[in-house]
Amino acid sequence: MALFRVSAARCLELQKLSAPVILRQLSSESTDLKKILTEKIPQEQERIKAFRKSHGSTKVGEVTVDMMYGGMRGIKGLVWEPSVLDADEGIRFRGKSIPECQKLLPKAQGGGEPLPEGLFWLLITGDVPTDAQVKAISKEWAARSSLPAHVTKALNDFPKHLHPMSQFSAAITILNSESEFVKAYSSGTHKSKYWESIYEDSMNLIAKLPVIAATIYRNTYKNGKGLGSVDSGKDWSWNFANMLGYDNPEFIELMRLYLTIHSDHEGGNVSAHTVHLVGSALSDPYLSFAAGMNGLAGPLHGLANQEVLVWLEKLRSQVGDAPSDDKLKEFIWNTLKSGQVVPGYGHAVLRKTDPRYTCQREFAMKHLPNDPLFKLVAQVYKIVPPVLLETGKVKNPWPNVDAHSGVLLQYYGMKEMNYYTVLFGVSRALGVLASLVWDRALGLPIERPKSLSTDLLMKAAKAA
Ligand code: AMX
Repeated sequence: MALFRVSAARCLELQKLSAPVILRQLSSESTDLKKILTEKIPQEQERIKAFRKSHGSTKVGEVTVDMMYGGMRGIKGLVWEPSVLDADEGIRFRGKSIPECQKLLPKAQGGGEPLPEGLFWLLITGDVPTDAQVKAISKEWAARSSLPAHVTKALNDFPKHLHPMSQFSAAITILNSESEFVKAYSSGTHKSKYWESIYEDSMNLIAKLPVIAATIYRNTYKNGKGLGSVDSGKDWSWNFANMLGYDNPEFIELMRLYLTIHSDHEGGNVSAHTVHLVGSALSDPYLSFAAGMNGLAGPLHGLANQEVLVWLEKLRSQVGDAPSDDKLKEFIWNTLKSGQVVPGYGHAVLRKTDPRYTCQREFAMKHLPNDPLFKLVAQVYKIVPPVLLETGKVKNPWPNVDAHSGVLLQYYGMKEMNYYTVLFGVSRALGVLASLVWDRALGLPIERPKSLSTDLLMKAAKAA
C-alpha cells in the first residue's frame, strides 16, 4: 500500500506544515474562547491550504471490495481534528491520552477528576486551558442554559414510556427554533462567517443539554418532581448532577470523569460521523446533533451501556450474584449461541482494553472496591475475552467504555439503565460540536462519497 511515500525534501516541508507551532504559540491567557478561535482559524486555514497545495494528490490508502461490504472499516476518508484513536493505545484528545488529561486539565476545587469544560477547550482549541479559562466556560454555559417554553412543554408532554433517547433527540430537534446559524444563513451571511453562528449554537446547545437531560430523568422516573436549578457559580457537571437530584460529591466527581471520557472518539463512529455528515448539508447544529443522537441510540453503539446492565441483570437472575467461573462461562456461551452479542465487548477500531474502561475501573477500585456488582464486572472481564477469542471471529475480545459505566451509576443510586445513553449523549456533544465548528471554519463541502452497485463493482474488480 503506497502510504505517504515522500522524498526527504518533501518530509522537511511536511514537518513544517504538520507542527501546529502557531496554534501552540497562540495559547493566550484570554478567557474569551471565541476571540481565541477567531485568531486561530485563519492560521489553520492557511496551514491546510499550503498542505493541500503540496500534497493534495498524495495517496493515503486504498479501498478493497471487502472494505465496501464491511462497513467501510479501515478506509481513511474523513478529517477530524479533536481526537485520534489508536487501535492499541486508545483515544488521544488533541494528542493527549486519558491519564494525561486527568493530570493536566483543571479540576474543581477539592476535586480529582478533570472538568469537561477543560476538555472541550482542549478539543476545540488544541490547548490545555488555565483554571480561569475553564471557570469562564462554566459561567458561560450556566448563563446560556435556560430552555425556551415550547421545549419544556414538549418534554413535559412526552409519555413516560417513550425511551429517554427518543425524548432527548426530539427535544434537541425542536430546540432549533433558537438557531443563530439558521438566522445568519437566511439573512445572507457570507460563508466565511458560518462558523461564528455554528459556534454560538454549539455553546448554547451544550449549555442546555444538561437541563434537557435532567428534565427527562425527573419526568420519566421521579414523577416530574425535584428538578434542581442551575447555579452560575458551579461547574457544568455539578449543575447536571444537582438537576438530576444527586448531591453526593463522589457522584459529582464521577460525572466529571464520565462527561470527559465519553466526549469524543475520532470521526468515524456512528454518532460523530452522523453529526459531521448532516452538518455538511448545512443543517444547523441542533438538527445535526439530534441526528447523531439517533445513531448513538443503537445497541451496537451508545445503547450498549444500557444493554450491559440488562445483560448483567439477566446473568444475576440466572446464575446468582457471585457465580463460579464455570457458570459464568456457560452463561456467556449461551448468549453467543442464541445469536446475540456480549454487550460492552469488542470494538471496530480498538484492539486492546479501552482506556475509558480502565479509568472507570480505577475509579471503582478507589471508591467502591467491595461492591458486589463491581466484583461481578471484574469477573466478567476475566472470563469474556478468552470465550470471545474461542469463537475465532471476534477481532477485539476486550471491553469497551460501555462495559463499566453502568456499575458506577448503579452504585450511586442511578438504577434506571434505560437512561444511561442520555448521559453518553450529553458528553458526546463536546467532541462532535467542537468538530462541527471546525468543519465550517475550514469550509468543508457537503459530504458525498461514491457508491457502486454489486454489478458495477464486479465489473470494476474484473478490470482491476
Ligand atoms: N459479542 C459477540 N460477537 C461479537 C462481539 C461481541 N461483543 N463483537 C464482535 N462480534 C462478532 C461480530 O458480530 C461479527 O460476527 P459475524 O461475522 O457473525 O457478523 C464478528 O464478531 C466480527 O466482528 P468484529 O469485526 O470483531 O466487530 P465489528 O467491527 O463488526 O463490530 C462492535 C464492532 C462494537 C459493533 C461489536 O464488537 C459488538 O457488537 N460489540 C457489542 C456491542 C457493544 O459493546 N457496542 C459498543 C461499542 C462501543 C461504542 O460505540 N459505544
